[in-house]
Amino acid sequence: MKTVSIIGVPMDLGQTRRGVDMGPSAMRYAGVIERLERLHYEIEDLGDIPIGKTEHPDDEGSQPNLRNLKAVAEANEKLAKTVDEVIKRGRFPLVLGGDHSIAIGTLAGIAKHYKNLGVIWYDAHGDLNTPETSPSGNIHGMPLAVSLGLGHPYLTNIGGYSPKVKPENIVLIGIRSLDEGEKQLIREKGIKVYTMHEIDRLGMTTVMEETIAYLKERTDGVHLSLDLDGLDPNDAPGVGTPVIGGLTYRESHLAMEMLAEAKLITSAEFVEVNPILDERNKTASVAVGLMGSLFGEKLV
Ligand code: 4U7
Ligand code: MN
Ligand code: MN
Ligand code: MN
Repeated sequence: MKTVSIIGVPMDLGQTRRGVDMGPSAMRYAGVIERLERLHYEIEDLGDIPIGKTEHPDDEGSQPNLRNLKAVAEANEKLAKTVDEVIKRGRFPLVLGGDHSIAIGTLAGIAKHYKNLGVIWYDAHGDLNTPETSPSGNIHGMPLAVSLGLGHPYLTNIGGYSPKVKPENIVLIGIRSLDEGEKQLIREKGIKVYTMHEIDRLGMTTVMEETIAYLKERTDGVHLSLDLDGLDPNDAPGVGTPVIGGLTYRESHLAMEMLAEAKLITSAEFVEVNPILDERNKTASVAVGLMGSLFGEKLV
Protein backbone atom coordinates (compact mmCIF):
# COMPACT_ATOMS: atom_id res chain seq x y z
CA MET A 1 0.00 0.00 0.00
CA LYS A 2 1.15 3.49 -0.84
CA THR A 3 2.61 5.79 1.75
CA VAL A 4 0.73 9.06 2.17
CA SER A 5 2.87 12.19 2.57
CA ILE A 6 1.14 15.02 4.39
CA ILE A 7 2.26 18.54 3.48
CA GLY A 8 0.90 21.48 5.48
CA VAL A 9 0.67 24.87 3.77
CA PRO A 10 -0.27 27.60 6.29
CA MET A 11 -1.00 30.07 3.51
CA ASP A 12 -3.26 33.07 4.14
CA LEU A 13 -1.84 35.56 1.62
CA GLY A 14 -4.19 34.56 -1.20
CA GLN A 15 -7.10 36.30 0.50
CA THR A 16 -7.72 38.81 3.31
CA ARG A 17 -9.35 36.95 6.21
CA ARG A 18 -7.03 36.00 9.03
CA GLY A 19 -6.92 32.48 10.42
CA VAL A 20 -6.84 30.21 7.37
CA ASP A 21 -3.09 29.78 8.03
CA MET A 22 -4.14 27.65 11.00
CA GLY A 23 -5.98 25.19 8.76
CA PRO A 24 -3.18 22.58 8.70
CA SER A 25 -2.91 22.61 12.52
CA ALA A 26 -6.67 22.30 12.85
CA MET A 27 -6.77 19.24 10.58
CA ARG A 28 -3.83 17.64 12.37
CA TYR A 29 -5.59 18.35 15.67
CA ALA A 30 -8.75 16.76 14.25
CA GLY A 31 -6.73 13.56 13.86
CA VAL A 32 -5.86 13.24 10.20
CA ILE A 33 -2.79 11.07 10.85
CA GLU A 34 -4.53 8.64 13.23
CA ARG A 35 -7.51 8.46 10.88
CA LEU A 36 -5.44 7.33 7.91
CA GLU A 37 -3.19 5.08 10.01
CA ARG A 38 -6.31 3.19 11.08
CA LEU A 39 -6.86 2.44 7.40
CA HIS A 40 -3.37 0.87 7.40
CA TYR A 41 -1.68 3.58 5.43
CA GLU A 42 1.87 4.46 6.28
CA ILE A 43 1.88 8.19 6.94
CA GLU A 44 4.75 10.63 6.85
CA ASP A 45 4.11 14.20 7.94
CA LEU A 46 6.50 16.53 6.14
CA GLY A 47 5.47 19.48 8.30
CA ASP A 48 4.64 22.92 6.94
CA ILE A 49 5.91 24.88 3.94
CA PRO A 50 7.27 28.28 5.12
CA ILE A 51 5.08 31.26 4.12
CA GLY A 52 6.36 34.83 3.77
CA LYS A 53 4.78 38.03 5.00
CA THR A 54 1.90 40.18 3.83
CA GLU A 55 3.06 42.76 1.33
CA HIS A 56 2.17 46.38 1.89
CA PRO A 57 0.35 48.06 -1.02
CA ASP A 58 3.20 50.63 -1.11
CA ASP A 59 5.86 47.92 -1.49
CA GLU A 60 7.84 47.92 -4.71
CA GLY A 61 6.19 45.71 -7.30
CA SER A 62 2.97 45.36 -5.31
CA GLN A 63 -0.11 45.02 -7.51
CA PRO A 64 -3.65 45.78 -6.35
CA ASN A 65 -5.17 43.08 -8.57
CA LEU A 66 -2.65 40.45 -7.43
CA ARG A 67 -2.41 40.81 -3.68
CA ASN A 68 0.86 39.47 -2.17
CA LEU A 69 1.97 38.21 -5.59
CA LYS A 70 5.63 37.64 -4.74
CA ALA A 71 5.09 35.92 -1.42
CA VAL A 72 2.35 33.70 -2.88
CA ALA A 73 4.58 32.78 -5.84
CA GLU A 74 7.56 31.99 -3.61
CA ALA A 75 5.66 29.72 -1.27
CA ASN A 76 4.07 27.93 -4.22
CA GLU A 77 7.51 27.30 -5.78
CA LYS A 78 8.54 25.59 -2.55
CA LEU A 79 5.33 23.61 -2.40
CA ALA A 80 5.75 22.50 -6.03
CA LYS A 81 9.25 21.17 -5.25
CA THR A 82 8.06 19.30 -2.19
CA VAL A 83 5.12 17.73 -4.04
CA ASP A 84 7.36 16.80 -6.97
CA GLU A 85 9.78 14.97 -4.62
CA VAL A 86 6.92 13.16 -2.89
CA ILE A 87 5.70 11.80 -6.23
CA LYS A 88 9.24 10.87 -7.29
CA ARG A 89 9.46 8.79 -4.12
CA GLY A 90 6.27 6.98 -5.15
CA ARG A 91 4.10 8.49 -2.43
CA PHE A 92 0.60 9.97 -2.41
CA PRO A 93 0.70 13.75 -1.75
CA LEU A 94 -2.00 14.95 0.66
CA VAL A 95 -1.80 18.74 0.93
CA LEU A 96 -3.50 20.60 3.80
CA GLY A 97 -4.28 24.31 3.36
CA GLY A 98 -4.23 27.16 3.75
CA ASP A 99 -6.16 29.20 1.23
CA HIS A 100 -6.81 27.86 -2.26
CA SER A 101 -3.92 29.77 -3.89
CA ILE A 102 -1.81 26.76 -2.87
CA ALA A 103 -3.40 24.68 -5.63
CA ILE A 104 -1.03 26.56 -7.96
CA GLY A 105 1.99 24.93 -6.32
CA THR A 106 0.35 21.54 -5.79
CA LEU A 107 -0.60 21.26 -9.46
CA ALA A 108 2.82 22.51 -10.56
CA GLY A 109 4.42 19.69 -8.58
CA ILE A 110 2.03 17.03 -9.82
CA ALA A 111 1.21 17.77 -13.45
CA LYS A 112 4.64 17.08 -14.96
CA HIS A 113 4.32 13.46 -13.84
CA TYR A 114 1.28 12.88 -16.05
CA LYS A 115 0.59 13.20 -19.76
CA ASN A 116 -3.05 13.99 -19.08
CA LEU A 117 -3.69 15.02 -15.52
CA GLY A 118 -7.35 15.24 -14.54
CA VAL A 119 -8.60 17.64 -11.88
CA ILE A 120 -11.77 17.54 -9.78
CA TRP A 121 -12.42 21.02 -8.41
CA TYR A 122 -14.90 20.63 -5.53
CA ASP A 123 -15.84 24.21 -4.66
CA ALA A 124 -18.63 26.80 -4.48
CA HIS A 125 -16.43 28.94 -6.75
CA GLY A 126 -14.69 28.41 -10.08
CA ASP A 127 -11.37 29.98 -9.05
CA LEU A 128 -11.01 30.89 -12.72
CA ASN A 129 -10.31 34.60 -12.38
CA THR A 130 -7.39 36.39 -13.96
CA PRO A 131 -5.97 39.70 -12.69
CA GLU A 132 -8.14 41.32 -15.38
CA THR A 133 -11.42 39.70 -14.32
CA SER A 134 -10.93 39.39 -10.54
CA PRO A 135 -13.27 41.61 -8.53
CA SER A 136 -11.09 41.20 -5.40
CA GLY A 137 -7.46 40.86 -6.48
CA ASN A 138 -7.27 37.79 -4.21
CA ILE A 139 -5.13 35.04 -5.69
CA HIS A 140 -7.20 32.27 -4.06
CA GLY A 141 -9.84 33.12 -6.69
CA MET A 142 -7.35 32.45 -9.53
CA PRO A 143 -5.58 29.07 -9.11
CA LEU A 144 -7.50 27.12 -11.73
CA ALA A 145 -7.01 29.85 -14.34
CA VAL A 146 -3.30 29.92 -13.47
CA SER A 147 -3.09 26.16 -13.98
CA LEU A 148 -4.62 26.63 -17.44
CA GLY A 149 -1.79 29.06 -18.17
CA LEU A 150 -3.77 32.26 -17.63
CA GLY A 151 -2.51 34.97 -15.29
CA HIS A 152 0.72 36.55 -14.12
CA PRO A 153 3.86 34.70 -15.33
CA TYR A 154 5.19 34.60 -11.73
CA LEU A 155 2.30 32.22 -11.09
CA THR A 156 1.81 30.41 -14.41
CA ASN A 157 5.54 29.58 -14.71
CA ILE A 158 5.89 27.98 -11.29
CA GLY A 159 7.72 24.67 -11.72
CA GLY A 160 9.17 26.00 -15.00
CA TYR A 161 6.36 24.96 -17.37
CA SER A 162 2.86 26.01 -18.40
CA PRO A 163 0.01 25.08 -18.69
CA LYS A 164 -0.42 22.38 -16.05
CA VAL A 165 -3.84 21.09 -17.08
CA LYS A 166 -6.02 20.96 -20.17
CA PRO A 167 -9.50 22.48 -19.94
CA GLU A 168 -11.13 19.22 -21.08
CA ASN A 169 -9.53 17.33 -18.18
CA ILE A 170 -11.20 19.46 -15.51
CA VAL A 171 -14.53 18.82 -13.74
CA LEU A 172 -16.01 21.46 -11.43
CA ILE A 173 -18.46 20.24 -8.76
CA GLY A 174 -20.60 22.27 -6.35
CA ILE A 175 -20.43 25.56 -8.21
CA ARG A 176 -22.84 28.35 -7.17
CA SER A 177 -20.81 31.57 -7.34
CA LEU A 178 -19.09 32.66 -10.54
CA ASP A 179 -17.90 36.08 -11.67
CA GLU A 180 -18.67 37.26 -15.21
CA GLY A 181 -15.17 36.58 -16.53
CA GLU A 182 -15.22 33.07 -15.07
CA LYS A 183 -18.50 32.25 -16.81
CA GLN A 184 -17.04 33.42 -20.08
CA LEU A 185 -13.90 31.33 -19.62
CA ILE A 186 -15.94 28.22 -18.80
CA ARG A 187 -17.97 28.65 -22.02
CA GLU A 188 -14.96 29.53 -24.13
CA LYS A 189 -12.88 26.54 -22.96
CA GLY A 190 -15.79 24.12 -22.68
CA ILE A 191 -14.95 23.19 -19.09
CA LYS A 192 -17.23 20.52 -17.59
CA VAL A 193 -19.26 21.96 -14.71
CA TYR A 194 -21.76 20.48 -12.29
CA THR A 195 -23.37 23.51 -10.67
CA MET A 196 -25.78 23.05 -7.77
CA HIS A 197 -28.54 23.04 -10.38
CA GLU A 198 -27.23 19.88 -12.09
CA ILE A 199 -26.47 18.27 -8.74
CA ASP A 200 -30.06 18.89 -7.57
CA ARG A 201 -31.48 17.53 -10.82
CA LEU A 202 -29.25 14.49 -11.29
CA GLY A 203 -28.31 13.66 -7.70
CA MET A 204 -24.76 13.20 -6.48
CA THR A 205 -24.65 9.51 -7.49
CA THR A 206 -25.13 10.30 -11.17
CA VAL A 207 -22.84 13.31 -10.99
CA MET A 208 -20.02 11.18 -9.61
CA GLU A 209 -20.68 8.28 -11.98
CA GLU A 210 -20.47 10.67 -14.91
CA THR A 211 -17.40 12.45 -13.53
CA ILE A 212 -15.56 9.19 -12.92
CA ALA A 213 -16.42 7.78 -16.37
CA TYR A 214 -15.45 11.06 -18.04
CA LEU A 215 -12.06 11.32 -16.32
CA LYS A 216 -11.25 7.60 -16.51
CA GLU A 217 -11.35 7.57 -20.26
CA ARG A 218 -9.18 10.63 -20.86
CA THR A 219 -6.70 11.01 -17.98
CA ASP A 220 -3.78 9.08 -16.47
CA GLY A 221 -4.10 10.51 -12.95
CA VAL A 222 -6.64 12.69 -11.13
CA HIS A 223 -6.01 15.37 -8.54
CA LEU A 224 -8.82 16.23 -6.10
CA SER A 225 -8.80 19.87 -5.03
CA LEU A 226 -11.45 20.17 -2.32
CA ASP A 227 -12.36 23.62 -1.04
CA LEU A 228 -14.41 23.21 2.15
CA ASP A 229 -16.69 26.03 0.99
CA GLY A 230 -18.02 23.57 -1.60
CA LEU A 231 -19.99 22.22 1.34
CA ASP A 232 -22.94 24.10 2.74
CA PRO A 233 -21.97 26.59 5.47
CA ASN A 234 -24.23 24.66 7.87
CA ASP A 235 -21.90 21.67 7.56
CA ALA A 236 -18.66 23.60 7.09
CA PRO A 237 -18.94 27.05 8.75
CA GLY A 238 -15.20 27.61 9.15
CA VAL A 239 -14.44 29.08 5.71
CA GLY A 240 -13.62 32.61 4.55
CA THR A 241 -16.00 32.83 1.60
CA PRO A 242 -19.16 30.88 2.53
CA VAL A 243 -21.99 30.59 -0.01
CA ILE A 244 -25.41 29.27 1.03
CA GLY A 245 -27.07 26.42 -0.81
CA GLY A 246 -24.09 24.08 -0.91
CA LEU A 247 -23.30 20.39 -0.92
CA THR A 248 -24.27 18.53 2.20
CA TYR A 249 -22.07 16.48 4.49
CA ARG A 250 -23.78 13.35 3.19
CA GLU A 251 -23.44 14.21 -0.51
CA SER A 252 -19.78 14.96 0.09
CA HIS A 253 -19.12 11.67 1.84
CA LEU A 254 -20.91 9.84 -0.95
CA ALA A 255 -18.70 11.61 -3.49
CA MET A 256 -15.53 10.63 -1.59
CA GLU A 257 -16.70 7.02 -1.19
CA MET A 258 -17.40 6.73 -4.91
CA LEU A 259 -13.94 8.14 -5.70
CA ALA A 260 -12.41 5.58 -3.32
CA GLU A 261 -14.29 2.73 -5.00
CA ALA A 262 -13.21 3.93 -8.44
CA LYS A 263 -9.55 4.14 -7.30
CA LEU A 264 -9.32 7.28 -9.37
CA ILE A 265 -7.54 9.83 -7.21
CA THR A 266 -3.73 10.07 -7.30
CA SER A 267 -3.26 13.23 -5.19
CA ALA A 268 -5.47 15.48 -3.06
CA GLU A 269 -5.66 18.76 -1.22
CA PHE A 270 -8.14 20.06 1.36
CA VAL A 271 -8.17 23.84 1.59
CA GLU A 272 -9.76 26.97 3.04
CA VAL A 273 -10.34 25.62 6.58
CA ASN A 274 -10.36 28.67 8.86
CA PRO A 275 -10.48 27.69 12.55
CA ILE A 276 -11.06 31.30 13.66
CA LEU A 277 -14.38 31.35 11.81
CA ASP A 278 -15.24 27.78 12.79
CA GLU A 279 -17.46 26.26 15.47
CA ARG A 280 -15.35 24.02 17.76
CA ASN A 281 -13.14 22.78 14.93
CA LYS A 282 -16.17 21.38 13.08
CA THR A 283 -14.91 22.19 9.58
CA ALA A 284 -11.50 20.61 10.18
CA SER A 285 -13.23 17.51 11.56
CA VAL A 286 -15.51 17.36 8.51
CA ALA A 287 -12.43 17.66 6.29
CA VAL A 288 -10.69 14.81 8.09
CA GLY A 289 -13.83 12.68 7.86
CA LEU A 290 -13.94 13.27 4.11
CA MET A 291 -10.29 12.22 3.86
CA GLY A 292 -11.24 9.03 5.69
CA SER A 293 -13.88 8.25 3.07
CA LEU A 294 -11.56 9.20 0.21
CA PHE A 295 -8.99 6.74 1.52
CA GLY A 296 -11.48 3.90 1.78
CA GLU A 297 -12.97 4.06 5.27
CA LYS A 298 -16.15 1.97 5.55
CA LEU A 299 -18.70 1.58 8.33
CA VAL A 300 -18.82 -2.20 8.15
B1 4U7 B 1 -12.02 30.21 -3.15
C1 4U7 B 1 -14.26 35.54 -5.80
F1 4U7 B 1 -15.23 37.62 -6.22
N1 4U7 B 1 -14.68 34.91 -7.03
O1 4U7 B 1 -12.30 35.99 -7.08
C2 4U7 B 1 -12.89 36.21 -6.03
F2 4U7 B 1 -16.50 36.15 -5.35
O2 4U7 B 1 -10.70 29.56 -3.20
C3 4U7 B 1 -14.21 34.57 -4.66
O3 4U7 B 1 -12.90 29.35 -3.96
C4 4U7 B 1 -13.08 33.61 -4.73
O4 4U7 B 1 -12.52 30.23 -1.80
C5 4U7 B 1 -13.14 32.47 -3.73
O5 4U7 B 1 -12.46 36.91 -5.11
C6 4U7 B 1 -11.89 31.68 -3.77
C7 4U7 B 1 -15.27 36.61 -5.42
MN1 MN C 1 -14.45 28.46 -2.76
MN1 MN D 1 -11.57 27.61 -3.99
MN1 MN E 1 -12.91 30.44 0.19
